[in-house]
Amino acid sequence: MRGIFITFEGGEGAGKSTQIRRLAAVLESYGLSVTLTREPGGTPLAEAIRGLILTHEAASEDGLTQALLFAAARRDHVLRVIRPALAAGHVVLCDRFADSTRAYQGGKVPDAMLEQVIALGTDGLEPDLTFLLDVNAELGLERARSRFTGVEDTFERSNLAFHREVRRRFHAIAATEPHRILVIDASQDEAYVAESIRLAVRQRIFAAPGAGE
Ligand code: T5A
Repeated sequence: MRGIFITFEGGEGAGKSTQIRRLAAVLESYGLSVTLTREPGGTPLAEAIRGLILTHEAASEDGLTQALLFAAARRDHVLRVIRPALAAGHVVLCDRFADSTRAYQGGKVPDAMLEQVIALGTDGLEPDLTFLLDVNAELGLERARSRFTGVEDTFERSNLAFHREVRRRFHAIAATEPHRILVIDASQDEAYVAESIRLAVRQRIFAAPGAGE
């Protein structure tokens, strides 16, 4: 039986890490095997690439360079972690995936070229379900800065206009794939958002005919 692949997307500070941990705990309490992972990262090579991309000193402003680096990290992650976990029947929960490349690098690279780069990185793998945690850029940045670790990463340093554009792009992506992407109002309190996600997983994945086949 193939597992289930669920991704969490959204802007800075939307609450992805918080909600993915909560969903993992719920699914484990149902007796399911869960693989919780993140992008960029999830393997030693991909974590090293993460350090290069997100450290301001090494970062490139060029969208194609960024997309290629995210794709290289993603390919290693897909081949070494995500596909094997799915083959073992796990529910794989991933904090960011290809939609982040569309939202953050989109507009800096021609669409067709970006999709080619994404396809190489994903190895053709698509999520079964994606939660787009939606907050306005101001609130997201405020939350991200409230748990500030001392150094802002490459994208956190970008201006408000950039983060508004990222949000607009996420909405546009969700509009093209409503069957896969569920937009969640993440400005609500943490427990309310968690319950919305839990119910959606039950309805969309576990209640669906042929789920997990
Ligand atoms: N990127 C990534 C690309 O440009 N292209 C790509 O292809 C990929 C994969 C990754 C960066 O890389 C870029 C996008 C990013 O800029 P990251 O460190 O993974 O960097 O950054 P984020 O994913 O944005 O992580 P954040 O930690 O900033 O955001 P989260 O995970 O959405 O938020 P979270 O859960 O850490 O919460 C932030 C704070 O808010 C509180 C939490 O307690 C925490 O303090 N909070 C809430 N407060 C009130 N109400 C709620 N409902 C709350 N939920 C959480």
